[in-house]
Amino acid sequence: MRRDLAPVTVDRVELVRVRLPLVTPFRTSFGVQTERDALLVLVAAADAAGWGECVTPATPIYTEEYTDGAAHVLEHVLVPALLGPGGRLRAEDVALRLQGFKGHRMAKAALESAVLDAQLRLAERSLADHLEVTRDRVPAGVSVGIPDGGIPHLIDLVDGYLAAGYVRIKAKVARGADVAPMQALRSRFGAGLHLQVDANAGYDPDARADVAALDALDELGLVQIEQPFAPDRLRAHAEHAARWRTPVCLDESITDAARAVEALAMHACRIVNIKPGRVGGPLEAVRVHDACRDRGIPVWCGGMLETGVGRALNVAIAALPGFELPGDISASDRYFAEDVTEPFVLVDGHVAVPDGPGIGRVPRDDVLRRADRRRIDPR
Ligand code: OSB
Ligand code: MG
Repeated sequence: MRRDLAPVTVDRVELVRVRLPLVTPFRTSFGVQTERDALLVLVAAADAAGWGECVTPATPIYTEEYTDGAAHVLEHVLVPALLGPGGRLRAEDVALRLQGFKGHRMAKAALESAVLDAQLRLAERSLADHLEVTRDRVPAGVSVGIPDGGIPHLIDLVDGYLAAGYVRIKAKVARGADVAPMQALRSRFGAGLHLQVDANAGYDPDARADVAALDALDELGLVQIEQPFAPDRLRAHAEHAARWRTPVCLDESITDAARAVEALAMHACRIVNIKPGRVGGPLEAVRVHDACRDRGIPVWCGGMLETGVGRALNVAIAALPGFELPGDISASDRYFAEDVTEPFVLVDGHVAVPDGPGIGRVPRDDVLRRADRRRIDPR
C-alpha cells in the first residue's frame, strides 16, 4: 500500500459481540437471517486503538467460517500468535505471522483491519487518504433477499429502495425463485433498471433444470449474474459464461488475488466482487483490486450485512478507482434500526467516504456498555 505507517505496540485484543436485529429478514439460497450477531475486534495499543469487524455469518452457510468458530480461533489461536512475539505490529505483519494457520480469512481480516485502523489513528491519517482513493462518495446499491411474500412483496421492496435513491438492485435468486420474479421486476420497472442477480452458488452446472433457469435469466438484460455455481467450479463458470451474454461475477470463488488472476485467465468471470473479509483482509482486497485493474476487469465491493465498523472499511476501499460498479454498500438503516457507530446515510444515491482518522468510525459508548466483551492478554 501506499505510504509506510509506523507500527503500533499492541497490549491486548478484545472480542466484542453485539446482536442487532435486521429491519428486514434476509433470505438467500441458504436460508433466512433475522439478526446480525456482530463480532468486533478491538486492538488496544499503548499509543492507539483500532477496530475491525469479523464479517462471518452465524452459521457456515456462505463459506466454512461462522461467528462462534471465528471467535474461538481468534481467542485461542490467532490472537495469541499475534501477541506472542511481542513488540510492534504493522498491518502487513498480521498475514505473515498467521500464514501457518489455514483459512479463517474473515477472522484474520478483522485483526488486520483493526491493526491498520490503530496505525492510521496513530498517524492521524484517514484510511481513504492512505489508500489514495479517487472519490469522496460511493454509489449505493442494495442487495434484496428473497421476500417471504413472493413477487408482490419483492416489487414493493424494490420500489421502496428505488424511492430512497439506491442506484442498483441486486436480487438474490434460488432454485424456484429466479426467472418469474426477475421477469416481474423487468416488467414493472423496465429495461432501464440496473438489475443483477446473486445465486450464492445455489445452482448445479450439471443439472439441466438449473442450467435452463440460468439460460432464461440470461435473456433478461441483467448487468451481471453473481456466483451461480459452487466456489471451486471455476471451469464450469467459464463454460457457461462463454455461452451467456450476461457477464458472470464471482464472489465466493475469489479467496485471494492469486485466485482472481486464475479465474480471469480461465475466463470464469468478467467482473469481480471484492469483500475484504472473504480475501483475508484489506491489504489483500487492495491486491485483488490492483490485479483486476491491471487486466481491465471492473470490480465492486460486496457486503456481509456489516455494522458501521465493517462498512467504514468497505466504503473507503470502494472509493478506489477500479470499483467501477456500484456495490452492496447501503445506508445503515437498510440493515438496522440502530447501527453500532454513527450511521452511514444515503445522500443522492451515494454514501460519503469517512474522512476522520483511521476508518473514521468507532462503536458508540452505549453500544459498548451493553456488548459482551472478552479480553485477550498476551501470555
Ligand atoms: O453473497 O453478497 C453475498 C450477505 C451475507 C453473505 C453473502 C452475501 C450477502 C449479501 C449482503 O448479499 C449484501 C449487503 O451487505 O448489503
Ligand atoms: Mg454474493
